[in-house]
Amino acid sequence: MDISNLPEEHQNLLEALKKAIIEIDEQSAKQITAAIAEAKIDPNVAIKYAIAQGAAEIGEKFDNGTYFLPHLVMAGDLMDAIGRKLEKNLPKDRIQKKVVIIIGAVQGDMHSVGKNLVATMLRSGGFEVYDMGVDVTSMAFIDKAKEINADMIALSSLLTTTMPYQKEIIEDLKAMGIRNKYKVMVGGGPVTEKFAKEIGADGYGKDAIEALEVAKKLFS
Ligand code: B12
Repeated sequence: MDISNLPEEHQNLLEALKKAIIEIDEQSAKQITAAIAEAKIDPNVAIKYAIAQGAAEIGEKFDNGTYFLPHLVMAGDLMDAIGRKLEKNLPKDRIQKKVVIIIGAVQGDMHSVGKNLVATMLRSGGFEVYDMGVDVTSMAFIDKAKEINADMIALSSLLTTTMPYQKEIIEDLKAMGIRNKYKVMVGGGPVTEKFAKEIGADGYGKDAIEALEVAKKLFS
């Protein structure tokens, strides 16, 4: 994400938010987020620049032993809180017909921040989103999809070890003869377009912005 074309004052705010997130400095992060809203900086830019890039650096710090699990937990909560504040200012870009999407992190996966951002972005696009939370089994997704007559199931995996559960859900839908009833969109850190194709998903998004674009295309 390149922000060099933005006014310097906006660049400084975005830089400061990223730094506060990386340092898990809740007070500063919240103050800067308020200033970002005040300055009317595009929330998508703030999410992509400060949260997504901040998370990548937090992951590196975890990898190189500077940060430990409690840091990840605190960073996760902070990114969630900041994401929610930024999302309030997303433009409402409504689609016409009612489309219901179920979203969740697959079985064994406790990562919620990215999934929450995707859910909010989809809501901002006018989709009706039912968030099942984290660590959701294949059957729980399918039962809920039937119960609320969903149009799409959106699956998030942040761990390589939980990616196979995305495939499992598609296989279970096939085995039950209901694969055609639901679109399936997949995403999350280690998930790629190639993997999505291999497991037979209908859509893949590398981030929350792409998730909305793909969902719109699937239902246009
Ligand atoms: C915060 C965090 C945690 C927190 C999560 C808190 C929370 N409330 O979510 C906690 C502490 C719980 C955690 C735990 C673990 N974590 Co962790 N975690 C992270 C961290 C630092 C940030 C994740 C994040 O929030 N990113 C920010 C969001 C905005 O990005 P995102 O999640 O990728 O989502 C975007 C896209 O992927 C996409 N997307 C996401 N979902 C979906 C879904 C759809 C349908 C679509 C279209 C798109 C999409 O759009 C999102 C928004 O743009 C990452 C490092 C990283 N760089 O990502 C490690 C990371 C994901 N964790 C990792 C690991 C190893 C673990 C643990 C196993 C650690 C341990 N030893 O116990 C546990 C596993 C717990 C479990 N069973 O799930 C590894 C995974 C390695 C791998 N590839 O398998 C990472 C990459 C860190 C690392 N470098 O090692 N973690």
